[in-house]
Amino acid sequence: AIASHYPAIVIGSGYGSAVSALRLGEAGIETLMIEMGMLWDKPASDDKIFTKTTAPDGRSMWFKDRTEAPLENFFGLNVINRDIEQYPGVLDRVRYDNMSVYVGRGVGGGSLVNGCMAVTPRRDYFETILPNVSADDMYDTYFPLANSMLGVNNVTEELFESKYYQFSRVAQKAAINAGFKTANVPSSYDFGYMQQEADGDAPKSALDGEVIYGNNGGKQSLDKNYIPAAIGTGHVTLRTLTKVTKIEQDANGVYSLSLETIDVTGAVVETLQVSCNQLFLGAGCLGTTELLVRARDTGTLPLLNSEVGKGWGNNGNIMFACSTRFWNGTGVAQSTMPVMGIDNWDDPEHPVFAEIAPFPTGIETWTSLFLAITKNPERGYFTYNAAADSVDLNWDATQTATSYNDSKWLFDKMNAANRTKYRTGLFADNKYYADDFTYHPLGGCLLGKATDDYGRVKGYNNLYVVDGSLIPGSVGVNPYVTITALAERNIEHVIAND
Ligand code: FAE
Repeated sequence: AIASHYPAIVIGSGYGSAVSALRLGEAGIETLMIEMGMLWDKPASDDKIFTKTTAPDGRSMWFKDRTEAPLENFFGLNVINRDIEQYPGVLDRVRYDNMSVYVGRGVGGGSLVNGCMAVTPRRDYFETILPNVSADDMYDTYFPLANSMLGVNNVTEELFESKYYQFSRVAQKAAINAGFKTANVPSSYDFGYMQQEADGDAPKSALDGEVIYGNNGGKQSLDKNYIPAAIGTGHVTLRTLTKVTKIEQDANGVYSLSLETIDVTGAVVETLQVSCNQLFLGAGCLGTTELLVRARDTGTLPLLNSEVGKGWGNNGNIMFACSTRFWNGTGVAQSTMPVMGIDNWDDPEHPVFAEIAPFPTGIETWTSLFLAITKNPERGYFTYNAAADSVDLNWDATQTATSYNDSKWLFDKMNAANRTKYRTGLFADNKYYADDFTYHPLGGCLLGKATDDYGRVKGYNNLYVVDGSLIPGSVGVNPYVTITALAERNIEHVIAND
């Protein structure tokens, strides 16, 4: 049971929330952390907590009848997705018109399902997207802190030269043949553990197709670092399978939250109210923005400004697939953790950072898969739909054109230099690319617009945004190190000053 009032409540348990809960707990502030998903700490009857990509079940996805993996087809055959039972599984695909957003559900949020790419953004680009944040503070203090807390490490030469990274070496060679440079990508997957997997000394996880539905091995997700540390302070209480549905404020400035707790079938088993003095929104860019847009437009927090709901971007995400020559197989056994990207970001005409992504199917596919991050200036916005009581993302299909054109330019050059072709048969509509989903939703409550320069929501006191909603739609690299570092900076300031 939880108390009816807390000095602080943190909504969600992803990067922004986990950081905030730890620092609040360390400051001795009694904090309740509320997460709509499960705590993933108990193995099921197969002795595994999570499923691998090729053998999904209810644990894999958030209340779906069938999995909705990003690659829909396997050489034209619809064999990737499987019927599953409805369960509070770990990966969700939230569908809006023209854009699907993948998010993690459960204690640890996106850290449970992501690819562990832990990239500190380029300083010059960071300075252009968040000009009011001291880059000196970020690069001297908060990025190093985030990297150390998240256990960021680099692939060893031994692993990189092994069969598990043949897919990376093949794409690296193809990029170099086309005159591009590559960059190593740090990771929060523990490469010491991966070496044990390779040596047969530990159960295989990243080397056995585990990633988007969770990892049972060396993944250093938030439930392994920040969150147990937060609970370990003795001041943080965790409530799972509980969704915040409504936020109000009383005349004394106390926030009151409506909560719904479900069981594993999805049935609501309890509804309750809980209140707090300070409220921290870390429900991810969809969750936080939805709560605030609904609060403003239904009148429960009417003083929220018109910036709430604006500035959403997909970090320029677009996926491409290329074939390789038959002597350049990408490997039967592939690590699920990417460690390299093609780095053309400095090119002012075609700025692209394309991660070399694995395609771990267990057979040779002669396929190079890329998740490109591009500098796409297009932004979407969220609106409240009163008829459906939903919050919708407004994003037009034409808004991905820059991402497509810049990536196509890069992969055309790679194909020409290596006499390879695009690979169809993996994505919907027989396309060789997918621009209708993102792993990197960012924005909705931008720092300095919907909030002040530390995440304090404008129009209210003691109300804070702490997650990826603060970041203006693009960060040029994979976002979670930036979300973590910014949350560290903001919570330090808030605890010291508020
Ligand atoms: P997030 O981690 O999304 O956490 C929000 C939490 O709030 C979730 O656990 C929700 O269940 C919960 N929640 C939402 N609404 C409510 C509510 N009303 N009540 C209670 N709880 C709620 O937020 N990023 C990288 O940097 N590197 C990668 O390699 C990478 N790979 C990715 C791969 C996949 C498949 C996906 C989906 C994402 C990937 N990302 C990657 C993105 C990264 O995980 C994401 O930017 C962060 O997780 C966002 O952190 P937030 O704290 O904003």
